[in-house]
Order: sequence, then structure tokens, then C-alpha cells
Amino acid sequence: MSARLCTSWKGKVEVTKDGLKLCTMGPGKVFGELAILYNCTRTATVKALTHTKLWAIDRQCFQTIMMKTGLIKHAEHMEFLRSVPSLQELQEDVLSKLADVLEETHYDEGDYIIRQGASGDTFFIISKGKVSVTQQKLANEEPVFLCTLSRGDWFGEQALKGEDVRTASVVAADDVTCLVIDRESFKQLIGGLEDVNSRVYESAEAKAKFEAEAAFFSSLDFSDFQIVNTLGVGGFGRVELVQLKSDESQTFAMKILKKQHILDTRQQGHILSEKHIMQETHCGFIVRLYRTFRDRKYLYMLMEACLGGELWTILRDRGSFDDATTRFYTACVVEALSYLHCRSIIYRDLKPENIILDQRGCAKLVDFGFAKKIGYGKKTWTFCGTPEYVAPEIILNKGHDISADYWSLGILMYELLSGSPPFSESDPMKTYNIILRGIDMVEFPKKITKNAANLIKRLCRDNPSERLGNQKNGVKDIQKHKWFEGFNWEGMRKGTLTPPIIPSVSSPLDTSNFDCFPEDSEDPPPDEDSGWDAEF
Ligand code: 6JR
Repeated sequence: MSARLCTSWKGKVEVTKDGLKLCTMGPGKVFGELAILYNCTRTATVKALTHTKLWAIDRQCFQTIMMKTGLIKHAEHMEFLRSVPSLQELQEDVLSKLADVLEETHYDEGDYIIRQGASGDTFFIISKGKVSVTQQKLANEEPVFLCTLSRGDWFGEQALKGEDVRTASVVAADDVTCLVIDRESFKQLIGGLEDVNSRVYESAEAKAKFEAEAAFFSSLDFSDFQIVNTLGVGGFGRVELVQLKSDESQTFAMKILKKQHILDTRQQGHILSEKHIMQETHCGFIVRLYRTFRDRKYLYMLMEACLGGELWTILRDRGSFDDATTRFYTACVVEALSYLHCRSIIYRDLKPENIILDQRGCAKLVDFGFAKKIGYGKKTWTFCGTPEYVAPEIILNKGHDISADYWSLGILMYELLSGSPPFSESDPMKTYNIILRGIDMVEFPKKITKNAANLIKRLCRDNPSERLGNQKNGVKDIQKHKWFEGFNWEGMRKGTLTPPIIPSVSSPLDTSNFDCFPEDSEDPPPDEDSGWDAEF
């Protein structure tokens, strides 16, 4: 007789093996499954103790049902996976593989799904319920709550990306179902996804600070500010130094953009991306964007005021910088680029005009009009940047990625050390021509030291994959270069290193480090309410 799986609904049976009694079973218990599941001979003997009635399913039937449930589960998982925002980029066949390898796991409220400090080999996607993420700074300290995650969210990638160690604890906040994926499948199927790959977490302290700050700024109204003076003027509009009426010592830079001008120059996409990128960016070497406002004529960006002035102005006044001064500013930019690149953001507009000093003399990147978030290992094709700073692959329209910023970093170093960029001609076409001839055709002035020249040449390689910063060790290769030997990176990050130029800034209202601009006498631009800026 072919093997059958049985469940009794009346009576009692006894299980024995080699003459030894193993157990007795009453109504509702299932037996006979092992031979069916594993296609082996019966592992024990089952004997009726009383008059017994059973339900029985034969192997064929059992397997058909199991297969059907398997297919149904697979289809369910597919449908769910398709709905997960971070997995949108995955092809159907990859999703199907994922649905094959994942395992569904259930947790009750209070269960630890992940413990901070443990080593980890799995990645989780929540299909039901909520989890809370907490973190302890020290083993005996109270854990700090970080966030709640729910259906469609995922976690556990950090241990698979880096050190193997769980960076936080994850606890089920109610009945939770997770789809669990092992390290190998994660690496092959998910690890390369933009969302998963570019997620970087802030520490609990930083998070708390930025949340409080965000709450403060969102409580303010446009009319809470008044203009102090003008910091800059361009075709786009103006940058004004503004102060809080309620606390005049609190000043900010308010960038005011004419909506009609944005539309005329088709910059809508760039402006929205600038807002989104800057608003998420919390780096000491990048100007902060606190919040935005808009009305019918203008968009407003409320930013950190950096009253030390533009690096461009200082360079213009001094002609060039010595090695140590250039090293400090270059290091600030390296920090900023490394912050952005970790998050898959290319900056694309490096030049002295876009670097400003705060009152301490620390350099920060400003103007994110060309910044773009790109997928891991992806390229982009928009031609942008300033001719003198544009990398050859952009000119040749070959597609570019974060390595284009390292090219510009080399150009920046050269310009700061010598006073003008290495490739510079009266018209952009000529500039592009000499860029394509390469850095080895440039004669370096004497004041650029051997080590500096070496670093510039290793940043400005024609082939993007040969550029320092874009190799296996990333930005570390730049930080370890001979030209930076002995530089106090940690002091610069913490702000304990004294900057080479300390600007004179007498108060939060002092705009003397900026050129003078006439008051706004232009006619106001027309209203623009096509609505493209709804998310601004
Ligand atoms: N931070 C998982 C969710 C956070 C969060 C902050 C941190 C670390 P894992 O928790 O992957 O396991 O997926 O390490 O494999 O705000 N998660 N929110 N981790 N780490 C983790 C993430 C998920 C636990 C978070 C997380 C930090 C801050 C400063 C070091 C230093």
C-alpha cells in the first residue's frame, strides 16, 4: 500500500519503535507524515488501541496539495514584493528568485528579531506588523528609540554590507511577519539596489537634534523673517541675509528664486532635486537647508548663513593659496564629497564659486542645482557643470558617475594652488578641446609642489575608473595620499583644527566679506502658477 498521512478523529493509537513505546495519540493528532515528506520507509509502528477512525491522504494527493500551497505562497510573495517601493527596480525574474529563497518568519510582540552587537547573516522585509528599532550607545545604557518600521520596510542590511555586526536592535511591536533572506541571496539579488545600498543612518543624538531643529523651522512663518542685506545676485534671483524678527541674532541666507525664470530655463527638475538632496543632507562641510517657502512669484530656500564669504572672492583677492591652505580646503571638499558619494549623490558643480567659508573659516559646499542621486553602479548623461571643471567623459557624452567629482577635485586643487584652472580658454569649445588632450599636456607652474602635482594627476585621469577616490578603497586613497601626510583629518572633522584663514566676522549681521550689491530695483517677475513646484 502506498504511504498515507493520517489523522485520527476518534479513538486512540500507540506509537512504538523496535518494541519500545514512544507515545499515544488521540483525536486531532497527525502521523505518517515522515515517510510521505521524505519518501523513506516507515520510521515507527502505529497501532490502534481502541476502535479508531482516521482521515488519510495518499502521497500523490498530499504532494499535489503541498505544491499548490507552495505556488499560492509564491504568488502571494511575488505580489507583496512587487509592492515594496525599494524593490521597484527589480525585474520579474529576480523577484521570482527572491520569492523562492525567502523564508517567512513570525514573531510575537516583544520578540527580538535582531539584537545589537550580534553577528548577522540575514536581511528582513516586513510583510505584516510593526517593529521598533532601538540602539544602545554603551552596553549598560538605556536603549534609545530610533524608529518604527512597518509593512514594506526592510532592515538588517548593515551587517551584510560591512562589519557583520548588527548596529541596532529590532523588536516586534505586535504580531510580525518577516520575509527573511540569507546573505548570499541578498548579495546576488538585493545588495545592489539604490535604496538599500545608499541608506546611511545618523546617530541617535544627531537624529534627535535634527528632528528638534526641523520642528522649530516648520513652526516658523515666512513673515517671521526680515531682510538685512544682500549676499549675492544672479539671473536666478538673489540671496539675502535675513534675520528672525523675534531674535535678531539668528541670521540665515535666504535664496530667492524667480519661478518664471526657472520655467524659462527649464530648471524645474534641478531645483526640486536641489531641495530634496539639500534638505536631507547633514554634513558639516555642506551648507544646511533648513526649510523652503513658496509663493506665486518666488521659491525661497532658508539656509545656513556662512559669513566668511566665497572662496572665489578670497582666491581673487590673494591670487593663489599656499600648499597648507589649499590642503585644508581640499580636505573639507573631500569630506563633503565622501558624505554625498556614500549616499549615491554626485555633486557635479565643484568650483571655488560654490565653496563658502563660515565664520570660523571652515569651507562648505553650497548650490546643489546640479547634484543628482543615481543608482548604485549607474551612470547619468545630463551635460552640466562649468566648462573648466568638466570631466572628459561628460564632454564625450559617455555617461558619468561620482568619479566626475574627483576629476573636478583635481582641477580645484590646481586652481587654488596656481590661481587659474589647468584648462582655461576664452571660449568653452576651446576649453573642452584642451580638456580632451589630458592633464599630461599641461605644464604645471613651479609653485605646485611635486606631491600636489602627483595627486592632481591621479585625480585627473582620463579613464574614470583609474581616478583616485573611485577605486576599491574609495576616498581613503585620497586621504592617505602623500600630499595629505600628517594632515589632521579628525581635528578638521571635529572643528578643533584651526583653519588657515580666519575671516573677520564681527556679528551675525556682518556681510563685509561679500561684494556689495545694489538693492533690488527690478520689476517683480510675473506670477507663475502652473503648479510644478507643489512639492517645494
Ligand atoms: N540606525 C538594523 C533602522 C536604524 C538607525 C542608526 C547607527 C549605527 P543591521 O536596524 O541593519 O541590523 O537595517 O545593523 O544589520 O537609525 N535600522 N534604523 N540602524 N544604525 C540595521 C538597519 C536597521 C539592525 C537602523 C541604525 C545606526 C548610528 C550611528 C552606528 C553609528
